[in-house]
Amino acid sequence: MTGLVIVAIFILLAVILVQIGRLTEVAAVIRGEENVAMATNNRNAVYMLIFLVVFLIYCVASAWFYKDRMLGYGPHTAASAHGGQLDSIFNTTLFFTGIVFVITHIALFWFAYKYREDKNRIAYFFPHSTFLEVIWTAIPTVVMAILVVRGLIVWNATMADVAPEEEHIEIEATGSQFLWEIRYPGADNKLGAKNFRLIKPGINPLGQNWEDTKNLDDFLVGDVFYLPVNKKVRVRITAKDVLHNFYLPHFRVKMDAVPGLPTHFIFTPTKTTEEYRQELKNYPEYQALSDPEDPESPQRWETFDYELACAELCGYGHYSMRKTLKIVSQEEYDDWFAQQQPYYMSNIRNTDNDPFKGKLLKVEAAKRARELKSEFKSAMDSDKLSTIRLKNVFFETGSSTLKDDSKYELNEVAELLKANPNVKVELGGHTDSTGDESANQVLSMQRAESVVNYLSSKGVSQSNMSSKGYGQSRPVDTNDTDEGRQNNRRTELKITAK
Ligand SMILES: [Cu+2]
Repeated sequence: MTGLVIVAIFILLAVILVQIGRLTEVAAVIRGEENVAMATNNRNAVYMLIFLVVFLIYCVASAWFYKDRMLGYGPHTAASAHGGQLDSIFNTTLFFTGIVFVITHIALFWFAYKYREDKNRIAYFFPHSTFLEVIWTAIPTVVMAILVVRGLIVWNATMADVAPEEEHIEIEATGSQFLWEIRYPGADNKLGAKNFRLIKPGINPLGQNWEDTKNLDDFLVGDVFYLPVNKKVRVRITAKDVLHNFYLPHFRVKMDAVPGLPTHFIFTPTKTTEEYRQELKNYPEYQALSDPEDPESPQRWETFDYELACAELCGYGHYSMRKTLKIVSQEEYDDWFAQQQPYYMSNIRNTDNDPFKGKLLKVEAAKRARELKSEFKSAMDSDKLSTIRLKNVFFETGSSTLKDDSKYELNEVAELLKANPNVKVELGGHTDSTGDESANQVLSMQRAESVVNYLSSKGVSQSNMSSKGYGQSRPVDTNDTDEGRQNNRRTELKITAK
């Protein structure tokens, strides 16, 4: 507001001066004086000088007044490893162009004053000066060389790709009208392959190829995503439709997202969100209320967050391409990372789009093996004799032939039983209520036997195992739904002695 008033005052002053000048002219004409034009020229020349002084004072004063808004100063320090160098390049450029700005303006207005019309002046013929030519060629050459060479050095350092064995996190940002989709590589730390032909809105938004098992643990983030402090991050940047631009202003990260032309940016965050907040706390503009209407609201520094934006005007929803980036400690990052659900597991697994539908995945088998271990341990620790349900023992339909996928869980069971030779178990077979009851009874018996045979082939003593067929007599779920029937068809491991 104060700024506006000051500008308004200057404009009004200028208008008044011009009006006074016009009145004097008109008065002169009325009085019939000669040399009116000359007087006007002289006055304009003086105005030029006055403008020069006022304008330069204004420029220098405002630069000083707003110095905290410069990159790298006040609340605008960079939060990444390369950011400081980039800021320093901007400021070096500003320094040199600032000098040129002042010199050219002084020359411009001073010449306008000095060489105003004068009837007695004779034009001065000045054909050439080698000295001047050298000066105004050499100085820009040197200055430009400094700026360009330094710029190149910083550019090359900032853009240098990570070495293959170098420890880093690679994530992927895909821009589209109008959102950023951020993909993390999951536990294997590797992003799976993509093909744009596989993109199906709502089903496979990024065109991930599910046959590439590296995709199975990749996850997409919501409005907030996390990265650990002081860890190198490589962002693959791409776009689905038009040009976008991946922009993390506080980290001085800015790179075009071009459909069909992958780009990347590497940066190392150096300040956590909390550390940056603590820095902002010292500046009055961040001590203001975050909601001026509400005196109870927190101060602005308390609600500060790093922001991801799109810096390419990509359409009417351009402004909405925002996400919040939290920079946290490695421990907090690991916690957040562990809570993320792979896109494949939540949206694709066992649907018609899943090339591994009905098959057991290695990750699932490994997870089940861990579960089984702890179930077995708590069964051993308990005073009572407990029953463990074997979740991944599958048979061919209507037969007692074990499917290949059953071996993961049964191998684990075999290991546990071999490690505890005093434990005696009963393998119980159960079916759903589809089909003939007595046939189910026989089938469940045969299935239990085939499990015992498999375990014995893995080295579990036959004398520690018995088998029993329960048929459809002990359902654990309804037989009216597919899911219920699936739960009822099961193999149970009952501990009978330990
Ligand atoms: Cu955009």
